[in-house]
Order: sequence, then C-alpha cells, then structure tokens
Amino acid sequence: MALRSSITRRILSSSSPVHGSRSISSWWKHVEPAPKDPILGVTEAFLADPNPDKVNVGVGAYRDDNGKPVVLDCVREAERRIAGNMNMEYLPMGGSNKMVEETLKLAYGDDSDLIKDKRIAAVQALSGTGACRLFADFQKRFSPDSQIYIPVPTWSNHHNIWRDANVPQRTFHYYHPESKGLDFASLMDDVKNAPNGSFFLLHACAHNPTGVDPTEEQWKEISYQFKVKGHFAFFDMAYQGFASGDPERDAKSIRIFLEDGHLIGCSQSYAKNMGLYGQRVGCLSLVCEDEKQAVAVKSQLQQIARPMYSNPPVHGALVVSTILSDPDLKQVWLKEVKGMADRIIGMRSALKENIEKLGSPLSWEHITKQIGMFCYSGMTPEQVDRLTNEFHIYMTRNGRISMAGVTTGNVEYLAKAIHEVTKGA
Ligand code: KET
Repeated sequence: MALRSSITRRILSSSSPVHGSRSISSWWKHVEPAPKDPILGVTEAFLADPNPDKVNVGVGAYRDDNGKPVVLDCVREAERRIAGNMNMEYLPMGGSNKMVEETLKLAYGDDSDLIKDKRIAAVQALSGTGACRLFADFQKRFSPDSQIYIPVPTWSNHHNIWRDANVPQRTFHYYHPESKGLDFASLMDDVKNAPNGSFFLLHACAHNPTGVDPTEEQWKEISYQFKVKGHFAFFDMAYQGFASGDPERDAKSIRIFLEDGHLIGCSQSYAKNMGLYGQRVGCLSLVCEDEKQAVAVKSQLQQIARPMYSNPPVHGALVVSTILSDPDLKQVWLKEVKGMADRIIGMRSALKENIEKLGSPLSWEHITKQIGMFCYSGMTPEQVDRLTNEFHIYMTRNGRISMAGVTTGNVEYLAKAIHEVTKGA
C-alpha cells in the first residue's frame, strides 16, 4: 500500500510525458469553444446585461404580466399532495406508466381505440427534446437508410438532434416570407416529390418559430398526400394548448392523421403547457400495427434509453400524473392553460396597436394573425442586433419574438424600439 502510493506520487509529480509523446496537459488542446446556441445563448447574454430596462423575448418560456416565471396552481397543489407521500425510487426504463397513460389521452383522445387496443408504444422522455432525440436514435437504428424532412424554418434544435443521431436531413417548404403565411403549394410539392416512404417532421400546432399552422382543410390534404406517398409523420407537439387555449383542439392535426389510419410518431412536452420547463417531463409515442409490435418497439426504446440516462426523472412525472388523473385538478390546469394563451393573445394586440400608434409605415397584421408563443416578426438579423445593442432587447436573430415575454409593462418600450429599427426599411 505504502509502496503503491509512493509510486503514484512519483508518476504524478514527474514532468516527463507519460503517454508517449503527449504530455498530460495536452489532452484537450484541440478543443475550440462551441458556438453559442441561437436560443439559449440569448438567455445567457440577457442575464449578463446589467441594464435595468432589459427585456428578454428570446427563449419560449411563459412569464406573467410582471415578467416573472409562473408555477401553475395545479402544479403547486400536486406538489403539496406528493410531498412526504411518495418515494423517490427509480422509475422503470420507460418511465411512469401512469403519466404515460394520461399523456397519450391528450394526444390521441380520451376514447382512442389505439390506446384501448394497446397499439401505441410509449415511453416517458426527457421533455420534448428528449422525445425527439429518442425517436431520431430509434429511426437511425431501425430505418438506417432513411432521412428526415424538416420544415423551413423550424426550431433550431431539430437540426442538432437529427444531426447527432446521424440521420441525414432534407428540408421542405413551409413559410412564405412575403405573405408571412404558409407556403402550402410548395409544401405539397415537396411532399409529392419526396421519395415514397420518407420521414417528415411536422409541428402539431403553434409552429415554432413562425406561428403559422395549416388550416384543418390543409391538414386533411397533407394527410391524404402522405397516405398516397406512404410517408411517415413525426409530430413534435411542444405547445399543446398554446395555439387555441384548448389542448383538445390543438391535437386536431394529429387526430386527422389518425382518422386516415397513419401510424404516426409523436413527441409531447409539459415544459410549456404545464410550466414544467426544468422538470424535463415528456413522452415519445409510436403507433404500431398491433399490440405485439408495440411491445417490441417499446422494449427497443427502453434499450436506447438505458445506456444514455437509464430511466427518466420521477418528480415531474408525479406532478403530471397527479394533475391529470384528478378530474378537478385537471380542470384547474385547463383553465390555467387557457389563461396563459389568452394573455399572449392580448399582448399580440397590444404590441401591434403600439407599433401602429407610432405611425409605422409597415404592416404588422401578422402579429395578431400568427398563433402560439411566437411572433415571427420579419425583422432582419441586423435589426435584431440594433434592438439588442441600443435597446437591451434580447431575441433570436431570426426575428422571432417570444410573445410569452411581452408584458403590459414592457410592450410600449418594445414597440418603440421595433419602430425605431424598422421605420427606415
Ligand atoms: N419542440 C419545439 C418545437 C420547441 O420549440 C421546443 C422548445 C422543444 C421541442 C423542446 O422543449 P423541451 O423543453 O425539451 O420540452 N423550444 C424553446 C426552448 C428551447 O429552445 O429549448 C424555444 O424555442 O425557445
């Protein structure tokens, strides 16, 4: 023992290289700083700014009218019920069955035959990001030659997720910058021109960053064309409830695909609609042909999870299942979701009116036409840089304004600054 430690001391204190020609200090010399994340990097810059008037409309996180983060009443009540009553054992690899069961009802409907027939393979995931990543890894493993079609534009992290899962990416048309609406004709062309059996990523509702969703009729046409082409639809549903204020209505796109018999995939997140951002609670589900296939698929999803994070965190899952399995508490939640959506809608009108009042020569109709958490303003990266540098307003450089960060207190200031940087355009 004494001998061993004296040898160790000699090795550690030696200045000569111990690994061939490489000295210990050179292991990470080639590592360059990673580029800042286009969304979370904005929060970092905001936090570092000492200016008292600074405004953060970067990350899509809901704030109350005083600009403060919100913990929903239903969550507070659920936590009261959980505290001291539940153990903190490991969850199974696939997470909380109770949470998953309740979560599937939100996407597929309370009376879904797919649920009754046990045709859905579903696991708890690390919020929406984790659900997307788990799916991307599953896609790579079981459809190794496939690609993923991603809308232009999309949530920036979608690109990172499928890149890191080594799934090649293609894009499809989505947004029409001139009309600030959906480029439906080009979207349909891309769907038709993709090889049969392609994988497509669709935003179930409240498209990020554009705030532009297909109409019900358009969803029906998309679903029909997917059927003709045998495409696979993967729905990322991170904002269920934020489009219309009603989670049931916001699941319409998914229900249309289900009615047409598609075997879809779906990522669900409670970050936004339950305000459980940091709890990392969500769900990945894949509709299968029968129960046997669903059992097999679920077991494979668990096997992908096991060496990555073993099993998902328990607290957020308990909060969700406590709320959704109690009809009264669920009603409280639904009211609170509606309240958040309504406050954002109110702020859309306020922002538009305030910019117009200043005599802006530009059209700002899209602020109130777009839905969900974001306004895709049409501002250029240079205009956004001016907002940040001159007015301490922080947002992503693609011109996306997180309407969830706009308040009665900052809307006038925001409008003035936007007018100032856009009036000469
Ligand atoms: N999908 C979409 C479309 C999305 O906007 C987000 C988050 C997520 C998934 C993942 O959320 P999670 O917290 O993993 O459940 N978007 C916001 C936050 C972020 O970038 O992480 C945002 O766009 O600001």
